[in-house]
Amino acid sequence: MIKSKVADMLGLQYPVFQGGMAWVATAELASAVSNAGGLGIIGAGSMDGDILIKEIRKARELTEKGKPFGVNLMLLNPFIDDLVDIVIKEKVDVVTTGAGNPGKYVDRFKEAGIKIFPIAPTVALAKRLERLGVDGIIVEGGEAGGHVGELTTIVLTPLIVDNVSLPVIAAGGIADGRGVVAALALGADLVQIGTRFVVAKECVVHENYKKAVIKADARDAVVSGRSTGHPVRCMKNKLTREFDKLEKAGAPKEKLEELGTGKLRAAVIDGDTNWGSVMMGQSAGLVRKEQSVKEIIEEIFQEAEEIIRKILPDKLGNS
Ligand code: TUI
Repeated sequence: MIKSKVADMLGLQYPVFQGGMAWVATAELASAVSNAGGLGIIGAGSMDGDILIKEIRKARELTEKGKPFGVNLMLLNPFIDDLVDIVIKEKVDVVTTGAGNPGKYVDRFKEAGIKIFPIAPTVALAKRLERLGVDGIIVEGGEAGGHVGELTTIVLTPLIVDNVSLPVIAAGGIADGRGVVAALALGADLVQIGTRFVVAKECVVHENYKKAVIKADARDAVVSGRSTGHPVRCMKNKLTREFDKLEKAGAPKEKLEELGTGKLRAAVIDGDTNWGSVMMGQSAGLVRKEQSVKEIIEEIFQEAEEIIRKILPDKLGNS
């Protein structure tokens, strides 16, 4: 069993958070991950308050007693203040945040006894959040799917480990036991995995989305929209080509934002893999089949333990 401070703090059997993917990470996926011994996370990125309350209550029903789950708050969500009130009122165990600085909410989460793990794409933000008293930092490298920063997991993780005293959770590019061991070597305490869970049996995304992830090569997961200030990694398709074309032609930000509106929903719910935003990380190239959440987690951590026990000791030879 791999030791982890955060896993012990939260009572997890495996040191893994499931990425809080908007539209994708519903109560079904989150509860399956929590029941399998990881931390399931409801992705509230696309939700308003009423939907989030329903999802939290559904997750509570589906998750075995005593097992924690979390909510990811995407800070660009127009209903963010309502969503913050709701996670506090509903006393969810854990909050993760993305796409911004959650500083102004940290005290309220702490007062409510909610553990908070923000995603920080830079050392500067990680240090600022440490001073505010967050419980750990999720370091998400640019290999990840969705809205991404510039730096890679392999560089950003040790940089943040060296600059904060908090537990660090590595995310971006991790889909198997090799990625887990690499993250531990970089100083991470725990990993967050998104793309591999998209193809889980319990994940409610459209079949076309799952097939697209399984078929994708790592190089199919491209970044669009750098000029908007919110670059997004998703599968190369008609939408990303049109986006690139408009961007090269110098189209105004509003026009680009208009093209992106509603496109994640189109991919996840309608299965439109041509004109939808099929968000996926580079690790899609490592994802080969649909499996249950339990199979995914057990396979990843069995592989990680085997590498630590058998392969790494061999690397030292007989010296
Ligand atoms: O948030 C994510 N991934 C996401 S959010 C999302 S929904 C969306 N769709 C289109 C445009 C924008 C959002 C899809 N995927 N990952 C975590 C993450 N957080 N990546 C980058 C950041 C981030 C960026 C800036 C975190 C903090 C931050 O702070 C800036 C500041 O104010 O210091």
